[in-house]
Amino acid sequence: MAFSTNGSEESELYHAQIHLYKHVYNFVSSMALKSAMELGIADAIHNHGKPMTLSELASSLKLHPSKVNILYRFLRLLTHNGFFTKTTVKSNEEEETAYGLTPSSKLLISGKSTCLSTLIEGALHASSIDMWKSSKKWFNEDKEQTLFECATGENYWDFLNKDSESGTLSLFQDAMAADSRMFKLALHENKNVFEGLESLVDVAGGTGAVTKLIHEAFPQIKCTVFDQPQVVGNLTGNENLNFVSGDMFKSIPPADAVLLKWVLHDWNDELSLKILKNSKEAISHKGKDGKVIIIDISIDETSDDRRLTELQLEYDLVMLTMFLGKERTKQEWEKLIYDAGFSSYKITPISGFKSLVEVYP
Ligand code: SAH
Ligand code: HMK
Repeated sequence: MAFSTNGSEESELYHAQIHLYKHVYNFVSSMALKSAMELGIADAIHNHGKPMTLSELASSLKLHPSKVNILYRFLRLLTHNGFFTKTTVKSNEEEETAYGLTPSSKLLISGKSTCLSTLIEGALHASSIDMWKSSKKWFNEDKEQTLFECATGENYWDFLNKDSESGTLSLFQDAMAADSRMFKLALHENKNVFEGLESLVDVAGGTGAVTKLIHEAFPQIKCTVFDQPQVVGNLTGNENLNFVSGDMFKSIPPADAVLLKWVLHDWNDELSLKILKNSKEAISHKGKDGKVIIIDISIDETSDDRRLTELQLEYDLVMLTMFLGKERTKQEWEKLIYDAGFSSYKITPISGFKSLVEVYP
């Protein structure tokens, strides 16, 4: 009886349909956000100093008149999604709508330490998106490789490091640095984690964005940023901040503390264990007083905030498809930490969706 279902079955069907369509078209909201970033809408409003009308925005962005209505349509979705506010202003006796910034679109203002534009550009870069066309092939192939390798024949790190793709490597490093600068607030809320340290090595620390924050807050700590030669080879520091190149799978320079931010999620358990064991070796001269500080996601499937868990699980698939890495639950962190020979740990949630894990020998 296809057309005579009762009310609740109908509403269940409608909800199911909306739910499915919503997930099918999620990518449109991602891409509209990327367009807003590329157009520089947030910068225009920020530089204007107050909300802007559609025509003010269009002329500030130097859009062709035929694109003004297109801009309106993008703004309508982005406003609905919480990226812009809408207020009414009077111009020449006529009421007009003006668009303002929200806390989320303020993260698109360039030049600010909280700017996340390069993260949007990197995460939605063709190199991260195009591989999904091969996901069916990936499932059907009897080969241990990432989705990225299945689609391109190349390991993602090799792709980043290739000379001709150096634009993507610097985009990747800029995106990591942008994320790392967001750590400033969490650092000030967790000063005790770093107090008393004489030296710290930021392993796979990229271009050193986190270390620079730590160095600012604790200038007496001798900080080392350790990463691959193609990342840190040409960087120079100062007396208490130096760059060392090497391979964390071989050995890690000694320090009172090892920092691993957004590193272990790039690797499977076997390789993560190797990194943790090398970290343990690097702090061994301090005996029980050394520590490893991990900053990564700790998946919380019981959180009341469904969006937070969704983001963590999405990151897990990003790590799986690009690196055969993973985001870990508290239980998985515990197992990895004890398997590496450490005796205790403490997890503190920071900056929204990540956690800080202090690990002791
Ligand atoms: N910790 C930084 C960067 C994380 S991205 C941050 O949070 O901003 C992962 C980093 O791992 C990259 O900078 C990459 O160059 C580095 N990396 C990958 N393989 C490595 C290896 N074998 N030894 C040292 N660093 C490595
Ligand atoms: C996937 O790779 C990583 C990210 C995301 C990602 C790896 C990490 C942490 C975050 O950010 O989606 O350890 C970027 C991504 C940035 C990028 C990118 C991919 O710049 C170019 O490609």
